[in-house]
Amino acid sequence: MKPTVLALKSILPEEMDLLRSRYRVLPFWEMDRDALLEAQGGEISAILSTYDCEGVKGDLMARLPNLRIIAQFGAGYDNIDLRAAKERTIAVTNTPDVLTDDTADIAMLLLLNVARRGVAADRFVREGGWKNGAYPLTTSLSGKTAGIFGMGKIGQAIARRAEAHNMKIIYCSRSEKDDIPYAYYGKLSALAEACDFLVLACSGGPETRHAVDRGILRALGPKGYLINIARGSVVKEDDLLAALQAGEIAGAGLDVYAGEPDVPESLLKLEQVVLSPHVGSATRETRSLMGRLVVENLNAFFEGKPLLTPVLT
Ligand code: 8YV
Repeated sequence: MKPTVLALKSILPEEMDLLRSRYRVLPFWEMDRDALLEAQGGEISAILSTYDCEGVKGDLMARLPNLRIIAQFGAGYDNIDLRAAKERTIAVTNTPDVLTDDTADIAMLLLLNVARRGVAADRFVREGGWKNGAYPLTTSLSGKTAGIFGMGKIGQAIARRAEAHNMKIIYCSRSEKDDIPYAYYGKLSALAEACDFLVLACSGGPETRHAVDRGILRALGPKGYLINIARGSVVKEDDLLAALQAGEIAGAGLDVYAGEPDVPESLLKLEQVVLSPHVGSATRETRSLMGRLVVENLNAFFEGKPLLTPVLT
């Protein structure tokens, strides 16, 4: 009999078909949730979860007595209650690596856009502003310092790209890494003070929640830019707004927000801000690889083989 997977969200059609070829898939978003959990909760042995749907909390796990694995479609897994999963010996997997390059590209897109004002320049040409004079001068990336907060695979991929733009790289993370050539800062405040572009590439969750507050933004200073491709929860959004409005930092490039998909109205009004809708991994190629990895992790689990990308075993 095929194991039953509760899918909290759909993945791409081809990978969804792949999943269906091996598993009985219950599409949670199409169903009466309470009725489903009541009638079939005991049959579900796996969850397919993503960041942009409801979290996988202890109360959901409690209604699935035979749940054995949660396969997250995404590198981050701060939407999953890991402690509750551990207590119930539920395995957790994610999809790192395959999305590293695309996510680092979005960081560079935002960096270049806040510095060179690419989005505004496009608008300037379209709206005929050029006919009335030249576009205002912008800020060079070359020779500037990128301070990367979170030096995992994505942070390192951003560093390589920023280096190619002739930037100096410094970083702050849980611990100093001995296999990278960049200067390490133990404190985020010191990193913010020493860099021109503070790039957030850390994990979400309680450890980094609101790590960037008004004090850190003041340390970044009036010529500094904040780039966030990590999680909205890392930044105190009200403090960011206040700092931007007061000119305490020069601008921000944001891919993630505190209450996605809601973005504060006052943020939308700021010219010095470039916004994207949480698209770090959002290419056809990468989303397809992520979907495959989800299925491969489930296959490994149900075949009793080692998980490809385990978070919790
Ligand atoms: C989302 C992400 O998972 O990998 C992550 O941690 O934030 C993204 O790739 C993706 O948008 C689906 O929710």
